[in-house]
Amino acid sequence: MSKIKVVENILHTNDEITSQNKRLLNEKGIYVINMMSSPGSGKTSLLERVILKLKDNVRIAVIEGDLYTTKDAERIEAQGVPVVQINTGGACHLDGRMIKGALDSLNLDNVDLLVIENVGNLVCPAAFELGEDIKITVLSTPEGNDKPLKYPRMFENSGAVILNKLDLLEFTNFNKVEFYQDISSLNAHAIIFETSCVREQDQGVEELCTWIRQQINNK
Ligand SMILES: Nc1nc2c(ncn2[C@@H]2O[C@H](COP(=O)(O)OP(=O)(O)O)[C@@H](O)[C@H]2O)c(=O)[nH]1
Ligand SMILES: [Mg+2]
Repeated sequence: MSKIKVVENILHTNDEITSQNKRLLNEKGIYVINMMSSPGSGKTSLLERVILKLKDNVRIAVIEGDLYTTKDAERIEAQGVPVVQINTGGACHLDGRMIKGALDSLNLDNVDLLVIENVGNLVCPAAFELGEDIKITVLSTPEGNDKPLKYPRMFENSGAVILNKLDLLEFTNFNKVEFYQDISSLNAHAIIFETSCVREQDQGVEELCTWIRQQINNK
């Protein structure tokens, strides 16, 4: 018999801790969004605007996932909501153990909506459940409309897809017809939002917030 030790299946371990996290979050009645995308598509920008529109009526907390730095957490803190930064130190996704550590440092009795901004990439985060109610994937127009078919898992598993940087559409060769066809072929149930987060006026964020409010109320 082989003497080689096999370490515990990483996904199996994650599932156990994630189940505990999910139980806790459900007990507290918290609606949880796992926000994913490649780096720079606008996750934090969208989150800043969503917080601005919702924070008077919804108690929001945020978990920020990045390899290094607290840059995103600082942006969220400036919006006046509780935020925890997880630095993965090089790992390409968040997992249940990291989320448990972050939950331990939040006061969950004062939270209606928890948004987890995952590490930016279109591959690894799709494979790890974090105890969320919904996964939302953001794609921005400069990234190209070919990405859903090239990185299908993230789009297949998402309850909502946000097409961001609509203001840049005219400067790109992004084909919206193909984008809608591809999302619907991968995931007929995904709701699609079109947004823009340019400084002065945002676009589509109000619709996104109305839908998030409904999701929270339906939990
Ligand atoms: N033109 C344009 N730029 C955007 C938009 N949303 C975000 N950005 C910019 O894109 C860059 C990356 O945004 P960020 O929110 O940090 O993306 P993240 O890495 O997904 O969190 C920043 O320079 C933002 O100002 C948008 O809708 N339109
Ligand atoms: Mg970010």
